[in-house]
Amino acid sequence: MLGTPENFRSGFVALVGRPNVGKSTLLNKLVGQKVAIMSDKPQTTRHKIHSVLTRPDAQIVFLDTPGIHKPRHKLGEYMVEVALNALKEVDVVLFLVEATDPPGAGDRYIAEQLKQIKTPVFLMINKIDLVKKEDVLASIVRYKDLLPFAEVIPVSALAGDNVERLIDTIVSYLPAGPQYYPADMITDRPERFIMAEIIREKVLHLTSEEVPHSVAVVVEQVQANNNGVVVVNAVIYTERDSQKAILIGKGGAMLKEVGRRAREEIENLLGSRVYLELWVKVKKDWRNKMADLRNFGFTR
Ligand code: GDP
Ligand code: MG
Ligand code: K
Repeated sequence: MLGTPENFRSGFVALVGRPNVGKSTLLNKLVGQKVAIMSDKPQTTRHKIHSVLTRPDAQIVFLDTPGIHKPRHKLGEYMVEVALNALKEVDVVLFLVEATDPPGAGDRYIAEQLKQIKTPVFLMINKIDLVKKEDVLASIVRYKDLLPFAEVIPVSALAGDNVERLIDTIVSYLPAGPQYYPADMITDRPERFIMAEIIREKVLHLTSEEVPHSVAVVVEQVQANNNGVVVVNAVIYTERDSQKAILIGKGGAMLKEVGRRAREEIENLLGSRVYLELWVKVKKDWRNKMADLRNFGFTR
């Protein structure tokens, strides 16, 4: 544990809601930066950490819990049960709905499931930027009886309206507790950095002489596809064509092996399946060029 100030609060929050209500958008707004991994795919890991919000007085850990979808088969029923068990253990559940639409079957199904747990549930009426003020009120009326909500908070995840109030309200529900994580350790930037380091490490293991030192790795994009596979695009930069040739190897064998080893490790890091796309590019004398160093993230 890190040194925790007195009166510090901390706890865990999960976001639920049918697809496209704005869960990912809200999460990004809450932590103030783009979070790398967005996936509705039920995960075997029950509490995969998604992102962390730290203030001087509190830390909120947002969890990537499995989605709640109406099951179409036995496995689906099991997944709903797993999701509910995860939601029992958090301090607050944020249930997102859209101000633009009345409750639908998907919302009702989630509400029925949430009735089975004791965790406080906040009704989050999202996308209020798309409707008139009086329609926000009408929307609250339509949704508020779906289940006994602990709080009702209209927001615009996109515009950030009311997000500060939401954070304050969440904090008021958290127990006294320690600061579990450094604020910057488990969000987008460090996760990408770790991935890049994993790839670089494999290059170091598999190559020799001047090649390892000529290499910089940049993870350019991390995106979950519809099958819950996380697609990671990364570029291995090197200084000369001869080094590029070595890194690619005969018939691409070297790059394939780097990719295979790195992918396995990144899968463990993220707790999901990964498709790793690696490219090798030559950037002459990148080590001597400030602008390039900045692009590689060595300086700010
Ligand atoms: P998720 O499937 O629940 O994670 O939903 P997303 O966060 O991916 O959002 C779905 C779509 O709704 C995206 O096009 C978002 O830009 C949009 N969206 C999310 N929140 C808001 C909001 O507050 N206002 C508006 N106008 N659009 C939003
Ligand atoms: Mg999403
Ligand atoms: K999501």
